[in-house]
Amino acid sequence: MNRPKRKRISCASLFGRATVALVCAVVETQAADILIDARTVFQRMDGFGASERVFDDPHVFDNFNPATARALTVLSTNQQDAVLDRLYIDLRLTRVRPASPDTAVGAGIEPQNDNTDPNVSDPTKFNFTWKSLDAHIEYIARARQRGVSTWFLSPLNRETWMGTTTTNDAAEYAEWLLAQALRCQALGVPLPYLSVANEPSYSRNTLSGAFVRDVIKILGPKLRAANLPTLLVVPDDVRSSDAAGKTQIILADPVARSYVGALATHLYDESLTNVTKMRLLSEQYGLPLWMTEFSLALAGAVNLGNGPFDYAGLIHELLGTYNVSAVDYQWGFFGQWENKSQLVILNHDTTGAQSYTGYTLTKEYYVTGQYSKFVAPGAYRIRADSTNSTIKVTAYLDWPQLTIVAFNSAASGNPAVSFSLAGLPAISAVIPVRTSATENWASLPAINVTGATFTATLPHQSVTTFNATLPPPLLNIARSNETVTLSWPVAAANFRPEETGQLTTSNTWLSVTNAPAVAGDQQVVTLLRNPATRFFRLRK
Ligand SMILES: [Ca+2]
Repeated sequence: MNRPKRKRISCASLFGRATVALVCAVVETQAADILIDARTVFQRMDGFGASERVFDDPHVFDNFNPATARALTVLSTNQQDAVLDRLYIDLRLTRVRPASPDTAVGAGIEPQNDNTDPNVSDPTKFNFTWKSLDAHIEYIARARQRGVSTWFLSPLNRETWMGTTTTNDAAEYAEWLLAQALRCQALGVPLPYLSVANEPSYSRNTLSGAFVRDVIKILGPKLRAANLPTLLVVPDDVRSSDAAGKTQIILADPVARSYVGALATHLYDESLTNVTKMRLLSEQYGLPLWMTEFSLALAGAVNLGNGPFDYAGLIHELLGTYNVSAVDYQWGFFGQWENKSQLVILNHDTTGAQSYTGYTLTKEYYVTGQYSKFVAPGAYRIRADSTNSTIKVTAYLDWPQLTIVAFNSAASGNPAVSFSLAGLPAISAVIPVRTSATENWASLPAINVTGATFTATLPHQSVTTFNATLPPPLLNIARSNETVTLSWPVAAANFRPEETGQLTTSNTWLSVTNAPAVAGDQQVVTLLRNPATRFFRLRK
């Protein structure tokens, strides 16, 4: 696969009065060969999202109206809807992570303990108004109307009266989380997930791994008794090196582990390579790993630069190296004062009434969209190898949808890059969409695929997403005297075989529940033959 790099010689002559100089520079065009191989399947994707504060939270605009006790800058419902449409329809974010409850000291959702028994809740002592919870529930409902499928609370602060050491403390914390989960259920957005705490290694809300484990063991059965399937997210910590220690303690307990649905970390203040610690735990326990809070503002701290395209490099590393299955930006929207922490900037006059003046879509918004618009929850990442480390490629398959994302991180050069496809049926073309310094989600002409290869020019500092629709995967059926063997591509990871004895009615198909073995690029199930006629099909 190695091909010599092509070099272009740029020369310029400088003529001076007394000297003649010839200056030459060698410019690497940085060609690369990319192999996309669907026979190797990695993590199942859980989507892209962002943390959220409600529109009228004073923190969003860093201003305050004493008359309303909310932000001085106000968006109308139509103006809010326009921002929601950008995030959840155009950008296709599928995840919301509210910053809730936002408890001022002594004024939380359970400002005093409701009673001395954590197994008996007095609802009259809880207060969920506005940004403590109810405004977030309303936000989730509006996002859900636009396609959001995953939302989870990640409490910023416990109540000031709460302890964090005894069994009774854990029971009170579990009661407090349960009250929030029940409120979400009652208002129509039951939680698919719930983070026990935002950043339990941060001084604002320090909790030990053992305490989080004990909370889960009390909370889990109470959620199920309330008919809630909510899975817990742990530890949602500041950084992977802290998160890994807590995760080990929590998951070592099989009862606690049975209620955990995802591992999560943020990326603050240490090298990205530490995410390896969380990846190994994710693999050990078969749980997805999510990156639940970070932004370009701090990307330099993980040894990336600060240009908008470094966020493409970060997403690439998280998905391609650390098998992360969900990426949440710090904020979907925020006021202009929070530089580089938001995908959508809400602008306002900085003088007088500080009126809202509209939104700005950042380059990070478009960079994120090169992934989030095309890689849906349920897609599987497949192998993508590059012979050039500056050309960073990942690929995803949600059969029939094939998506390849290529980031040219080089500072110069516009190389022609060759892509080879393996383990996939023949396709005739890929359709590119590109974001570069001068383009945002630019639709480019289709590129023909010949003999499972195609070539594309990747400008420096650009992200190109190539999309193709595959033909349906084939189910092979082989019969011997004793057995029937079904086989279908490993790459069709989201398909399963079904069987029926008759084709005359449409609703008699049953899943073939035998676990498939893998042989080469095929998944294989062998069934005993029986005398009756049977029909088989593959279904997503
Ligand atoms: Ca209580």
